[in-house]
Amino acid sequence: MKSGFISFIGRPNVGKSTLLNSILGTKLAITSSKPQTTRDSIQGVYIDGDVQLIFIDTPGIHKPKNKLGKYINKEAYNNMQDTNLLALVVDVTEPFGRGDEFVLEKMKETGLPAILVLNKVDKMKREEVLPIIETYQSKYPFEHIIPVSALKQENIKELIKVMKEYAKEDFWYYDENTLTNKNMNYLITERIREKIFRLTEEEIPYSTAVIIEHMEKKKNAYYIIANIIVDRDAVKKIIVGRHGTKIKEIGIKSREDIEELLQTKVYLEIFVKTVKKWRDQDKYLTEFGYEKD
Ligand SMILES: Nc1nc2c(ncn2[C@@H]2O[C@H](COP(=O)(O)OP(=O)(O)O)[C@@H](O)[C@H]2O)c(=O)[nH]1
Ligand SMILES: [Mg+2]
Repeated sequence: MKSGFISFIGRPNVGKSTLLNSILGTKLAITSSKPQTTRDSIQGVYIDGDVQLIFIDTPGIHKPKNKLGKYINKEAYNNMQDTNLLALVVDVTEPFGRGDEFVLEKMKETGLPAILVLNKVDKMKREEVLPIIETYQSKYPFEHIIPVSALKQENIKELIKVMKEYAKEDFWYYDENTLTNKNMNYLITERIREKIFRLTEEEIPYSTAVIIEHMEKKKNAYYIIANIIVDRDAVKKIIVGRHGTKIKEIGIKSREDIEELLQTKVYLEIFVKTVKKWRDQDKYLTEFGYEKD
């Protein structure tokens, strides 16, 4: 038996979470067009024959502005240490910049083998990808460079084949029915958080957290009460929207998504609560699921 831990690292918004979902063939990690949608590292388990690969989707490495930001970066770094392979994911449509330089430096410090995943090639012509490969080759000794489209599921099989080579003789860390290290409660709050990221503008989603207040199974349905935590009343007003239209939209989209996740009927009620400056207070970070260690 073999297993391998593979960390997806890279700047925010390059498609790490989309790639994880694409490999697993199911929606595990939430995604949005906004950076820093992902806050915790989440593990996804993939089994092929006698090989178990554990993919770690990390939050993007960025410059933190508050305690939550620091937590997010720490989640990204901590998980770089315990892996067999680093898979740096980049967006081919974004020019190589200081942010990339910074990530490469962090990678060097680990001394781990690394491959480069050039994502979003669906947005580019084949010949335009070649010079990008050369640029990255000159910056870092990547063992493989693989162009993919996580969104269009292009070249994903090839990528998996390469990553499998890094699995080592070892026991399996998860039983064969386990998909992730996260529990259902977490996955549900993430689905709601995703809707906030997708349906609200600019800085709004960053000041929010989601917690489950109550969850109960009655007959063939789940009854869920969730709270969206915001850090200012002004944000609360925006999330609720005029005549409650925004929160209604978030609620409907979240419920549909959670029904798909739980494969059953769901009744979802969402409340919005203000907790001032929660992103800078350890007490609340812990309470809302962002543990210190
Ligand atoms: N065109 C295109 N868009 C992609 C691809 N992969 C991800 N995206 C989009 O890029 C955005 C960020 O993706 P996400 O997975 O959340 O990025 P992360 O922050 O690195 O986890 C989302 O809007 C995705 O739909 C891809 O292969 N092609
Ligand atoms: Mg992500």
